Amino acid sequence: MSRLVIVSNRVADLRQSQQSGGLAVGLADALKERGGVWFGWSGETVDKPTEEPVVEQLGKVETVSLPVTQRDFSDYYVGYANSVLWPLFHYRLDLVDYRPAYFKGYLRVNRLFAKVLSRFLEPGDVIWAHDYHLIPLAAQLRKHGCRQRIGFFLHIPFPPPELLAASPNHAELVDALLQYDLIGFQTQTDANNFRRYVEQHTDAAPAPDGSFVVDGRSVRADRFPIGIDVEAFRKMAETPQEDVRIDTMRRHILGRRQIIGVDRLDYSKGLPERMKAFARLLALKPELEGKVSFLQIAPPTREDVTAYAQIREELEHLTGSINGRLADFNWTPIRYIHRSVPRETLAALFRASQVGFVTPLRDGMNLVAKEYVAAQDPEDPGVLVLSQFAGAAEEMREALIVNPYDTDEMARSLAQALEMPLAERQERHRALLASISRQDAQAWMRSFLAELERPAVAPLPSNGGGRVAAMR
Ligand code: GDG
Repeated sequence: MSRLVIVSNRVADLRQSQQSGGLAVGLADALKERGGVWFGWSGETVDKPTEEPVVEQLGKVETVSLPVTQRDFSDYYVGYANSVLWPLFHYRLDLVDYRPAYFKGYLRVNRLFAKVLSRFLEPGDVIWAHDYHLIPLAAQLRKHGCRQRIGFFLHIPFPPPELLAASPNHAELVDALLQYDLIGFQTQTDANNFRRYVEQHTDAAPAPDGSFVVDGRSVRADRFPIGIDVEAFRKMAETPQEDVRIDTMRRHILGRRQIIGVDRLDYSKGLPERMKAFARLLALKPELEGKVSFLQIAPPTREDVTAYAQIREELEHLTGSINGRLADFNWTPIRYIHRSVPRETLAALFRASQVGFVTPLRDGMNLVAKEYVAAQDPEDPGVLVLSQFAGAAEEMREALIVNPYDTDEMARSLAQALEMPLAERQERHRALLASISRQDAQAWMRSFLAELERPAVAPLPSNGGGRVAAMR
């Protein structure tokens, strides 16, 4: 079995991978089994650029991490990755803050990563790069003579070509993607968007097996929906800590139900829309006042980006005004926590909540939806209310699927979830659990790696390459 080389923006702490959840655990297991390297940014910034990474050996696995300069951090991470690609790929052209220096910084860091990483590669390695920070990595590695198979997985959505084409660097981005051997997406919608872009804007030739021919190479693009470690999460949820047990008991005595939301505080997660829908529920069903509360956990992220400061203010304002209007001395309608909560506590809170409210405006997959289902007691499960714009909605059809822009529909679905008979809750939960168990973290990883390692078809005629054609 060939060595595996994982590249991601941040290197997971392999000693703590159980803490960080499905993705890190799954990838860390694969690395430990096959041996290999995990390469990425160390999370630190330095004054002077360096090509000397910190290397740590843990059994058969080497973690290799590199600091970047403050300027690189601003241009590559805060700038191009999170102020251009993140909003663009989440269909938010209005939030894109495009500056030429950002793209230069993005290329600079990918060039640096490729140069340093190439020193650690062995001929038979299989390389797997993760997410939007690293789109140009394969092209840069090829410049260092890297002939190994290189795969890429995009954790966030891939926008329709009409939207992508509004970005000044769309051609370079897709050209760079076509340097990978395999490009993985979360959903069929994303894979189709990519396919449409390639067909409309490049001269890469579609092959009969669904791949593209680029410079005589075969480039495959497909859907590989990411999953979670269902068993591990279920176990965590079954043994609540004392504080969660006491909170649950208190609500039980008062006959109070709980709706839960858990998201990084990101504008793509639809948090203000969710708060408004909860307020609408209470207006529609005043008898629920004092009988149901909404717990939203929203830890801070990317606070260096202006759009994140704005969404935080909006949310604090909304929570304050809804609570101010409706709260009673012994009941707070919305409990909003702007801090990170331990994973075990999250799992127990999911199990203790009658509704999982997961309503992003756009999301690659959304693991919270899967974690909520995994945490439920199958005898008395809660109901998942899920946005049609979460990648997870492609698989999780038995959730109550809602349009997050439609406040009334969301409020009605919350009411339906709270009133749903036990037999229907059990039936929906059984189907959802079967689906997330089939497509769990291991299945995701295995299917991607099997496809990446599948031998390429016989040498292909060159069609002049995948360079973006004049029709662009
Ligand atoms: C990207 C894509 C895709 C959240 N708050 C706390 C906490 N979390 C954990 C959740 C979950 C994870 O973070 C969030 O994963 P999501 O999938 O919901 O969203 P993103 O962070 O945006 O992830 C997404 C994912 O990549 C994987 O491909 O699904 O679409 O955007 O595991 O439980 N964990 C702890 N405390 C918190 O307060 N411990």
